[in-house]
Formats: sequence, structure tokens, C-alpha cells
Amino acid sequence: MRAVLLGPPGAGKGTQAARLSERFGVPAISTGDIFRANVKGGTPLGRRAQEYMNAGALVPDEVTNAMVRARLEEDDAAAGFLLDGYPRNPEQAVELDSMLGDLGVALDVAIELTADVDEVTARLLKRAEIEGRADDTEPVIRKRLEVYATSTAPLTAFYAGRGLLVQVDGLGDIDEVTARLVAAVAR
Ligand code: B4P
Repeated sequence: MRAVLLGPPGAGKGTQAARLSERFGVPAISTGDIFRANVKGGTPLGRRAQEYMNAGALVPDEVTNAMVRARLEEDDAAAGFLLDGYPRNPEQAVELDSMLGDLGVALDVAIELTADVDEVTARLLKRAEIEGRADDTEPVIRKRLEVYATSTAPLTAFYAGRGLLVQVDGLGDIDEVTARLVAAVAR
């Protein structure tokens, strides 16, 4: 399986990517997780990414694209992958095509996990209480949702135009959503 997982912040991408990764035996590659690991480790990449993440903005494409290209070239991604949170704008989608072209492979599916604004906001505020992530405050969540609507949402039309888009309802309990995703991918 070579898949991308799209959806607004809080739709459950990270949660479900971990489960799909196990189910299909492919690595889940989360750009958000890679950035957070670098922030925690105090690397130059982390220091660069942190200011954008804390503001709810996208990390610049040249940083993100180079990071994903290097990750897709690793051995464990040769037989498949699930990209969680990438691409996030049309420029990244074009760059992903170029990376996959260079690797001689193609995407099988683009999965959009849908959830409404009220639900995702509630989930992220709940996560803030548990994990205290710097980008889970109300003003930053609002900004992330704006960025999603402007930059990321157009990707659904991009992938639909290629016949690759599958939409899955992200509301309901976590197991229920996983079952929907597995059924959608297996089609
Ligand atoms: P991400 O890490 O991708 O963060 P996210 O969109 O909020 O999704 P996440 O995966 O964490 O949350 P999930 O929906 O699983 O990005 C963070 C930042 O990194 C971005 O703002 C940006 O700055 C940067 N970045 C990342 N990728 C980039 C790119 N490609 N280009 C540029 N910048 C990039 O879950 C949310 C919460 O909901 C969790 O607490 C979970 O437990 C809960 N939940 C999940 N499913 C649920 C369900 N069914 N019911 C109830 N709660 C549920």
C-alpha cells in the first residue's frame, strides 16, 4: 500500500495511521511526528520548525519536502508507506509526485478523514489538557483550521481528479473509524 492520509487537524490522522500501519505492515510516516522529535532533540531542523508549528503555520516546503524525500528513500518504505500529514498543499503534492516518479512507484490511494470543525476543536482542546502541546491552544487551533481550509483542502479535488480519493467519516469511536478505513482501503 502506498497511501496518503488527508484530513483537518484533530480528524484522527495520527491515531489511525498507527493502526493502519500495523494492519497493512507499512511504515506510517508522520511529518508532524518527525518535526516534534526534532524539536524535542533540539536539532537545527527542530529549531527551524518550532516557530512555525507553535504559530499553527506550515513549516516551509523546502524543509518539509527534503525531509520526506530522505524518509521515502529509506529501505522500510520500499514496499509501501502511509504518509500522515503530507502533502499539505498543492506544491507538496507536486513534489511528492516527483519523489515517487524518481523511485519508480505510484500512489494507490489518497484517504480523506473527515470531521467537522466543532468536533476537531473539542478533541484538540481535550488533548491539550492531557499532552500540553504548544499548538493545541484555541487561537492556534483556529489558525491551523484556516491553513487547512486554504492550503490543504484543495488537495481532495486534486486526488479526486485522478480517481485516487476515498473519503472516510472520522466521527465515532476510534475502532469504528479504523474499521471504516480498512474497508475503504481494501476496496
Ligand atoms: P500534525 O502532527 O500533522 O498534527 P494534526 O494535524 O493536529 O494531527 P494529529 O495527527 O496530531 O492529530 P489527530 O488528528 O490524530 O501537524 C502539526 C504541525 O506540524 C502543523 O501545524 C505544521 O506546523 C507541521 N507540519 C506537519 N506536517 C507538515 C507538512 N506536510 N508541511 C508543513 N508543515 C507541516 O488526533 C487529534 C486528537 O483527537 C488526539 O488527541 C486523539 O486522541 C483524538 N482522536 C482521534 N480520533 C478520535 C476519535 N475517533 N474520537 C475521539 N477522539 C479522537
